[in-house]
Amino acid sequence: RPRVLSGIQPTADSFHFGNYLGALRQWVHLQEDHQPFFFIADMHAITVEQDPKVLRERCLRAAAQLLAMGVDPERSAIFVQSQIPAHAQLGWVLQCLTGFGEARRMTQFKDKSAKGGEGAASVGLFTYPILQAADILLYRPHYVPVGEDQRQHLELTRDLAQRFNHRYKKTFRLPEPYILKSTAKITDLQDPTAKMSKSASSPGGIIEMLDDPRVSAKKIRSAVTDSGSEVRFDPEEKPGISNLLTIHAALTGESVTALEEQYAGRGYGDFKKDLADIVVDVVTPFRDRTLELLDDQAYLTSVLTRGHEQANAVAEATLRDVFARVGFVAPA
Ligand code: AQP
Repeated sequence: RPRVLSGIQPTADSFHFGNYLGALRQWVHLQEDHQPFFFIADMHAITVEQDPKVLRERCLRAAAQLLAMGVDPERSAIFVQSQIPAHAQLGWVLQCLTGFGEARRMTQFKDKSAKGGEGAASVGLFTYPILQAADILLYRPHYVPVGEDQRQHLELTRDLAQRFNHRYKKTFRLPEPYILKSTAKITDLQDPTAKMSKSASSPGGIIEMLDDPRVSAKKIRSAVTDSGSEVRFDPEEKPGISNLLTIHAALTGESVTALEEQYAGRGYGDFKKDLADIVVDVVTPFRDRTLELLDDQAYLTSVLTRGHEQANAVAEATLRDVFARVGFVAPA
């Protein structure tokens, strides 16, 4: 079975609809016929300052949410990045293969460092795509299910894999991004040209999976829509309603065209009201299940321990090959 690998940062109390529709739902589907490795990216989280107690709690919340979503520990290795030293170790080797200019071209760093100025950003934030390349390449996956915002990092990953293979010996598989076009970029409900984001969205712009469902319903009903009143998919002219159509179609499995027909002549209000009800039906059981799982920390820890054992064995084996090829002396 082809391998898949992906990760998510524990940088908020709750995942949001962008994470869910852009990436996590694909994680669940891919389990059917792939061999998955899914990790909680706590090392990436500390590229910006985190409160240690909160970070620890959010890691467990992330694990609970993945399970509540349907990631199945019987079929997927679910693990915490920092528990596997090989990530940082391969990360270093890959840093030494990356050009400074190449790292500089990463647009996410430019965006994320724009606010405080480059001088205030950590070196970790700058080199994070290279650690991410290591996260991926260690497991030699065929596919990496992510949202559109990660495409550039995946390209860097492939370039580094190719460079290593060429300079030393074929070691890494070149992974393919697995990006579902329809939900690759879920946008902010209040600013529908920007991506929905944990750090950049205003509270009204982001649907958090663990919010009170009534709050999420209200956010959908008060989402910014565009001039006119026609429910029509047109991301250029009507980014607000197009984003809501995308969310509706993804949650119900209906096509955008069928939805446009269904709402012809009915206006935004009716559409948003129906979508709010659909969102409540999706988030309510998810939230209940997550809260239940959070009451059983021993179970969550046991899932992560098993995931760690499975992932560590694979990561260690790859790292041994890498170190040997680079010319590092192995311990006797
Ligand atoms: N708006 C989005 N639409 C589609 N996919 C998205 N993803 C994130 N936002 C959207 C995908 O979710 C996965 C996990 O994201 P992450 O936590 O690793 O990264 P992120 O990009 O840092 O998420 P945020 O919300 O945008 O956080 P901040 O604000 O901290 O940058 C990834 O596969 C990502 O593509």
